Amino acid sequence: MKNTDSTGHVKGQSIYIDDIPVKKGTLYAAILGSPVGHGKIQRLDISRAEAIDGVEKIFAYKDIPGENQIGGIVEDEPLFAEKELHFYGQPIALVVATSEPIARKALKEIVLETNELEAITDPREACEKKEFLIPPRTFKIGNIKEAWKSCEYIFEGRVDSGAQEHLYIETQGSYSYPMENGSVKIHSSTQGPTAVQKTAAKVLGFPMHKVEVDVTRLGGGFGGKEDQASAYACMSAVAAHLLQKPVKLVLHRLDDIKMTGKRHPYSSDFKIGLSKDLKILAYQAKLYQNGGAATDLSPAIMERTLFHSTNCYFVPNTEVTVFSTKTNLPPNTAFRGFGAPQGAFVIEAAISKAANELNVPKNLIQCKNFLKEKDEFQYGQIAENVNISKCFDSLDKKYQIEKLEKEVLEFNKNNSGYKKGFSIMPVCFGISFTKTPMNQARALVHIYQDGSVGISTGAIEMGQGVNTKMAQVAAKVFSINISRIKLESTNTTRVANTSPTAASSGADLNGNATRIACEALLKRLTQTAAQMLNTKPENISINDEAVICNGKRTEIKWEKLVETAFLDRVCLTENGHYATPLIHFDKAKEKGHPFAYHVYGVAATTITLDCLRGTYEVDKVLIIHDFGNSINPVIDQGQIEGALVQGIGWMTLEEVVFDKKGKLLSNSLSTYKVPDIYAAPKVIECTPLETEGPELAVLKSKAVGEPPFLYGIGVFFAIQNAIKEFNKEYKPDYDAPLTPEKVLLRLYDK
Ligand code: MTE
Ligand code: LUZ
Ligand code: MOS
Repeated sequence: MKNTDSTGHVKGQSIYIDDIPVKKGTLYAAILGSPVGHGKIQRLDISRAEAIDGVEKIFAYKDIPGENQIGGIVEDEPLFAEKELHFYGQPIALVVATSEPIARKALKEIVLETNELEAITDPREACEKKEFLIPPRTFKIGNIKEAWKSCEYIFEGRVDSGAQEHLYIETQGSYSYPMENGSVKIHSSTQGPTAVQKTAAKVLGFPMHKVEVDVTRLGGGFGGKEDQASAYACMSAVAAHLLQKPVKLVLHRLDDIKMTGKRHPYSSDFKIGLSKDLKILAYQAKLYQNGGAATDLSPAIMERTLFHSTNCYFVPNTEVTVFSTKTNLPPNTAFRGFGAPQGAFVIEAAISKAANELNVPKNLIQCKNFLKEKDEFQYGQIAENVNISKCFDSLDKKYQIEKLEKEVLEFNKNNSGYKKGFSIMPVCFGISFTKTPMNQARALVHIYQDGSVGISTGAIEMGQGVNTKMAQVAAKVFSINISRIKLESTNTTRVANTSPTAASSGADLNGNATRIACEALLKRLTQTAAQMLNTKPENISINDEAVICNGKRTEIKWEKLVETAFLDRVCLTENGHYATPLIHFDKAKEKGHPFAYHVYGVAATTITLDCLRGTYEVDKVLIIHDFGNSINPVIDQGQIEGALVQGIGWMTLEEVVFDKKGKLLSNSLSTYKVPDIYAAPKVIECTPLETEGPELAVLKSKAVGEPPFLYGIGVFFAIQNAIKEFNKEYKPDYDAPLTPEKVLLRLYDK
């Protein structure tokens, strides 16, 4: 079944923030951002700008009726800067005018004088200066000190990975208007409507019930709207409330790129120890996370880095520490994978280094150390239904890894100007929000008297197809045609206290809530049918829109059943609540059982490198992926392809560059390169691993949104292997993204 949104998207009929028909008297807003990466406001004079014809008002921190504070985990982020400026682009004031061009014109008339202070952009420098957002955390297992003694081989190295711009097609934006009795309604392009509601209530000085947030869909989020949509929602909400007029704020692409946080860059040091037979006995790493100017989601991202620091390997002695550093960059935030790719890249680099130094194939070390059933993760969870070796073996069976390697070898023997490279990238990704209380969701299901169904959940549709999956769950429980089911917008008055749609858990959490609501309704309908047929409910089921009694199809159709139930005054509305069972985590001990289950998979990547130019093409990425029992193979395949290519972008092309003062240099699409159709692999083949799927996944269909992002890491090592083929002197280093420029330098480095 295809995504129910496809037709609307293709025809341009899908509604985003900027497509909502505006109300009469709507005003338009634009943001004044900091012109320095670090400094102080000396003078802010808005008088000339405010005098411009069409400018309604200019707001700054003093105008905020409630608290000037939007920090979610730590209260360290003002909505508008007060005196100090901590990053280039940091919002200072909001111009509200009768048109957007007027608002933008007025921005230029604001007099802003600042004095500039020294900025920090590098996490290692921040660490030396003790600039931390939160204290460091360490996950460990075994005894690392003792373990080194029994290692035959020990290797050390440094690994760097860069930031990444989300580049959702729809930029950050909101449209707010006053409602009766002093309330406000906000349409926001957010993954977290409750976060928007809560933050806006705080900024407005309201109880939460006076803020209604409504989201139809997003033109992409990728984590960039998990937390950071709140600021742009609060701005229009404050203006709308104070002016008692509708206010729209949709960021221009260049402002969005400049002002919003990105994937966290990490700089890391590792030490890895192996036995003679290539078992990893010890792994120690220190990771410096570049958090930016405010805490945002950095603590949660740090945590997911720690959870994924050994990827799919069992290492009996591990000690990994992450330092979350404060720098003068826009606050970095959630991005697909949420710190896991950064952590996994470090251990993959460590294994690569060991393989290079020992001159053995990397996948030999990888295979020897795959997690096995009942192995303990460094965070205490016991691994169950471990599928990593199964994925590897079925990849080998389907494609014969030796044959793939031979093709590369043959090619390299016969070509001097072009070289091919090959790599294996295995993945293990934990599913659940690492903060246990966030793993809950609700769904409100109405069966209307004509038999059609309306569903509201806490899930946000952002292109990943969650609405289609919700409809499938309901259709399956009721056994009715999917055309009867409609997904409503996500609205805080219908479904409250939601977690953001994130952690790949949107379908699991909201799908299970939907299932629970539908099952309760089905039970009531079954009772009605039993009455109609003068039998017991246990003899009744519904199949393909008809009532089945004792295994026989009756004349009673779904519509008739619903109508009868309604006339019988049966409640046809249900609110389902789901909370993931079994999970827990003790932060004092750094041990527990944080994940409902893990997703596994393996990718085999072949690339061709042009050794004259340093450019490369990804020939093929062959994947065996553990979907469980996928409820929607078309959507899930799309998620694999999208995540893979996004991962390849992060590892190869997408280079976010700031100058020493914290000013973004790669600030537009002419200087920041995202993967296009040429950068995408020529061939992507993804075969599902044959498994049953875990009980805790929705209808045993595993979460799919983030895990395949990590397959992109394989391209880094495939390129590196090709460079080695050309330049025997090249000592592999681990500095991503491996752009064509960097490749070229390494091809000719002596
Ligand atoms: N797919 C599309 N098309 N657009 C997106 O913004 N976000 C990704 C992933 N796939 C995203 C996407 C991220 S970061 C997450 S966490 C999941 O979708 C969230 O949705 P889910 O929990 O329903 O999988
Ligand atoms: N957000 C969050 C996430 O708050 N907690 C998580 O564990 C998480 N994981 C992935 C993406 N977003
Ligand atoms: Mo995804 S980074 O959890 O929004």
